[in-house]
Amino acid sequence: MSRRFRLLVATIGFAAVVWLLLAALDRAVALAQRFMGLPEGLRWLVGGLLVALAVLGAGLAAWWLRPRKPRAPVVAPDRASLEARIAQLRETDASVEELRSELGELDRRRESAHVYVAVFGEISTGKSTLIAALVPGAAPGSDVLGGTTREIAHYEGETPAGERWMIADVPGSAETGGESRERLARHEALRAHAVIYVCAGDLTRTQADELRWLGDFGKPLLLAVNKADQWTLAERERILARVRERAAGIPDAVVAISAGGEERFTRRLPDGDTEEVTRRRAADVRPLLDALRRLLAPGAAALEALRENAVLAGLHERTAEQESVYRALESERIVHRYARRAIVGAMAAVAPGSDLVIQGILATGMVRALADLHGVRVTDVEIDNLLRQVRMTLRTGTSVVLAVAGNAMKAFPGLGTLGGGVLHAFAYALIFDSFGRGLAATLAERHTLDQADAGERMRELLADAGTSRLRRLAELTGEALRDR
Ligand SMILES: Nc1nc2c(ncn2[C@@H]2O[C@H](COP(=O)(O)OP(=O)(O)OP(=O)(O)O)[C@@H](O)[C@H]2O)c(=O)[nH]1
Ligand SMILES: [Mg+2]
Repeated sequence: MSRRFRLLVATIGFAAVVWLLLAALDRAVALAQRFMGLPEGLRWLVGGLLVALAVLGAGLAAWWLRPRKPRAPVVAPDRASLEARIAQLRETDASVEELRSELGELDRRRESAHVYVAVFGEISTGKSTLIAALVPGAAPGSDVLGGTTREIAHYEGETPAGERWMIADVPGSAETGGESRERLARHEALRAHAVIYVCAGDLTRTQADELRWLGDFGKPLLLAVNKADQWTLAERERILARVRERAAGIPDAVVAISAGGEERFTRRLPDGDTEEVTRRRAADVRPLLDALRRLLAPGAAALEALRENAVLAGLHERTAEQESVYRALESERIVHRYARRAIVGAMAAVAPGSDLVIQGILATGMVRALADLHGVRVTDVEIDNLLRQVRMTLRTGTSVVLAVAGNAMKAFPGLGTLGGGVLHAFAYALIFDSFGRGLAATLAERHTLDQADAGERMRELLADAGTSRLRRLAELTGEALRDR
């Protein structure tokens, strides 16, 4: 664009702005004159309205621009209650041992008084390379192939302020089929006093979610945008601005770095031959070191409370998962035990209707056992109501139950050899199994005795005549009757 043309455009632009300003001024003066010309009462009314509008507008603007509060960190349950819950889980289970050793590790790290930092992020973002740049002498394996780091490794070094620190290299997340390694990495991130989240370029949606998950624990968090050597200065600023916007309010600082690493390429020699060359890229992690110095300044002891909260919150989640696995298994055992008793009870019924009494007592026992297991308090009245509803369902559904039982007799002819009354016994196995499973599912999901929901689930299970289920119940019936 020639200079003269630019001058012309600038002059036209300036003239347009001046003209607009003058027009606006003219309009304002005209409005003010009309306002002054209004009768006194009307003038007060319009004036008042204008003031009210101005106040409302200012209020709205202040609300919109108010500083946003950061999200409150996740609050973990206290340690004693967690310990009690872990103790209630099955002693022998390996994953329960893992929960217990997590508590041991929590104490061990506190006593060591070292600062722990975890380097966390997706595969191939350059975490291991960064550790090599942060800890002189550390040489964790790094490679262009994603999923290079398979286990957690600690490297001992000195913080930028000269204190001892342990820095953890962890497997990268988002590796296809690497869910268990990702879990390991997340656990380690929770165990650290501070976390460096590494990405390499714009923050993807999954990375932003992962960062948010970490941020919710409220401990020192840095976002390092690695591989900055690949961009021009302008690109770097643009990427940093976008990442800062996406991550706003989550990390304590966002920095661009180059962890370095090695690059391999093939060089053609003058004689026409080729050779493989490995070259080290220059590392530049100064902005990260500065941010780390600021973040770790309070020291290990001062950062311990946040670390402990994160570990306990993570443990709470893992314990809850184990509890639901344990409850599901234990529920199955309870239902199995009561179904077996119901089979025997059905065969032992001598007087007409006496089976209803026996089965009523068994059903009450099963409801109590399942409710106890799920920590749900139930009253006698609630149990009575529930059993009344079950009996109503059975009164209208007897034909369904008997039809399913009849089919089972045909499908598993061995049952017929066990003598008269087997049809009846099998029907009770089916009823107890359906009732118990339906109830257990309601208790597990809703944490209360929801009669309608339990009834609905029971009806569905009664009509579910899947072969594997019938085979299992037929085997149970056969077993119970032979052992009688
Ligand atoms: N250009 C450039 N490449 C880098 C940089 N840092 C790391 N790399 C390269 O990125 C690739 C992955 O590096 P790693 O350190 O193995 O990445 P990682 O995050 O530990 O990967 P996983 O262990 O698979 O999770 C390697 O080829 C490194 O050389 C950097 O600052 N710039
Ligand atoms: Mg690695």
